[in-house]
Amino acid sequence: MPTSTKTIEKEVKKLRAEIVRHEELYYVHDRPEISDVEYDALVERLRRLEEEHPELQTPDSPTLRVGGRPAAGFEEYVHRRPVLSLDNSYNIEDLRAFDERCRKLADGRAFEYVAELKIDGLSISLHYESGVLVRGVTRGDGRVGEDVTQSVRTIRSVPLRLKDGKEAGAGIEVRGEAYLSRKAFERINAEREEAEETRFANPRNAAAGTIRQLDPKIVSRRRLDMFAYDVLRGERKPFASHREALDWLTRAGLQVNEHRALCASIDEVIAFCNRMEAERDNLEYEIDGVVVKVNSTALQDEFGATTKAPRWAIAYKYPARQATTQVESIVVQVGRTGALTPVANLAPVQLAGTTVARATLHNEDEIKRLGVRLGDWVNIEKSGEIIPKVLGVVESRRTGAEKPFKFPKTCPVCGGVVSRPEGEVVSRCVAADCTAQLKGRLLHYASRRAMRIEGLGEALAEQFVQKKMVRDVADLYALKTEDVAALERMAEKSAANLAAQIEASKTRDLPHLVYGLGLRHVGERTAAILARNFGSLARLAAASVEEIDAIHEIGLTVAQSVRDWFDDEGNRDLCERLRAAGVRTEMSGDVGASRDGAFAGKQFVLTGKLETMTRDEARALIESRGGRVTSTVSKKTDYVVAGEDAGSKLDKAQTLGVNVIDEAALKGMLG
Ligand code: 1X8
Repeated sequence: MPTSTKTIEKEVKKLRAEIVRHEELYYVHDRPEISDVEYDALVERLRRLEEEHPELQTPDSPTLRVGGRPAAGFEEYVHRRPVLSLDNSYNIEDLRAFDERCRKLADGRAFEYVAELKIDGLSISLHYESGVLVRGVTRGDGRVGEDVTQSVRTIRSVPLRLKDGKEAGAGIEVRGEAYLSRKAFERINAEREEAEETRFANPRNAAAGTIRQLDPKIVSRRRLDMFAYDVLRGERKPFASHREALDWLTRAGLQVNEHRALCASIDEVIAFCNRMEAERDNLEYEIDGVVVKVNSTALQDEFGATTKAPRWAIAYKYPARQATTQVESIVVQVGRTGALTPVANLAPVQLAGTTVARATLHNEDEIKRLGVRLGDWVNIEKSGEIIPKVLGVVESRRTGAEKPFKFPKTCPVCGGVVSRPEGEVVSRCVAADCTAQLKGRLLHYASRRAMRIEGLGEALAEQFVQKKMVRDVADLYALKTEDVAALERMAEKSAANLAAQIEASKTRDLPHLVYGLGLRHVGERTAAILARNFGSLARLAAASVEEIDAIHEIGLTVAQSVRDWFDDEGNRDLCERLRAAGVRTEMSGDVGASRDGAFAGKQFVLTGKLETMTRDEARALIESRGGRVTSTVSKKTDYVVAGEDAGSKLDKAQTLGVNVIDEAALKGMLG
């Protein structure tokens, strides 16, 4: 027996490491090695083993993760007219060659080009019937895409009904690019970091990952956007020119990018390309070039397309924003959770209009993967991230003087023990009294989205910690103004200001406090949900894992993490001292308002064909009563509504013992 248990344990560990590796490949490096289906199979296998051997379950198992990779759960849709890709050009000569070809095909007839920005997102098609949005489809391989209607409906720049009734008749298809603004991208990644999930590598990845999210609530929160750039009626273009098509799209209520030019010659196109390249970093979204199209629809039809791309359009790609520089040193920073992050200090270099002197190396494995040594010349690239990344080492420039970097075995700040659980990429300092962690916790507590203590910055936090004036966040409320005034670079006035700020922080509402305490896996949104549901810190502290897990959108990982945090005596004592200092630990306002409605808190899954209503109508009715409709059956599902020909979801409901009701029962409940 022990041998077989050992073997299984080994497999479980191997699976976890594999899954984490594939998540990193997918999210960070944008080069998945396996398909979504294969990935799902790995997770499923692990889930089965954990179910059969509960003693092998760990709180950090990837099976408990909320996000994971987007599930393979979308239906395929065959495009009425294939979505072609574009031929690429990388320099002015290529553009001129394209112009030559077009002029030859036009055979002496005059024509114009339209130049537009090439948005770095993912192409989608919107289908409108009688002016109403009925479907959203990804490009997929150009022939077959995925039906992502639910996600597309959450995009605020996608009208659910077209404005222009005349043209809106039958079968309108709008094509465009779904994207995330830099701001939305940064926010999503900050949230993922809070929740200790892998960051998306760039906005395009994040947009693609978002649109393939099965939960429209998550999609909605992420603020996808869309620029429309083409319209078809049936399989044909309804306007005589591309410019008219763009004008109509605007009138119909779609978002069309403002930067475009009608050009009489390729020189005008080139001028547009150059002008926009200089503007590139000032845009609120990422672009990777310019799309040039022949304006006349008649000429477009005449020029036609190869099997891959139209002959009347081309993408002019901007050069990658890369540079080469030298690694001067590698420092390891310690964050508030104890996570060790290596950062390369670089010889300053100009890159896309800014001076770059640092690049993150993410973690120990990334340093190994890159093989980077101190003194190495490296290629760096500025992509979606504000912080550039190291692409690789220029081995040909090695002199032999480069020194391998040894990842610290102990905390570089406090000397404490560093641990890196098997299968994880992050190493953490686990010392309880690490000053770097304490400083990070203070700064987090004081940050704008938490308790908003203005004036408590890096330098001050450092002094509080070094001088042992503050040992945890509750100590902030016991600081004496004269002690603060005596610190370096502090005047009496600024000390008084800080005191006022600290005092003011006592009245911040509970969500800010819960967030500010910095529990693992509890980001800003989760903190707000917990605060609203429990109404006070004391009630949250007393809640069982089951009670926390029972809340919508809160998973077992978070529930367990919250419970663990409050089980710590030091943390309970901290809460008590905060309360005694006069910090508000009760929710103000309307606790539980979100629980109203007859179906409040109930999760439904619809499957099969309903008789008297469409699934969308059923969904709307359920949601109007405060219920929630999801697409996958889990143990959190309250009811599965089964119509005709219900398939695997019904089987799964039966396996899990979830209530199954029919349409009549649903209508009864709806009243
Ligand atoms: C892709 C894109 C196009 C446009 C903008 N951004 C893109 N990523 C545009 O036409 N303005 S067209 C296109 C395609 O045809 N594959």
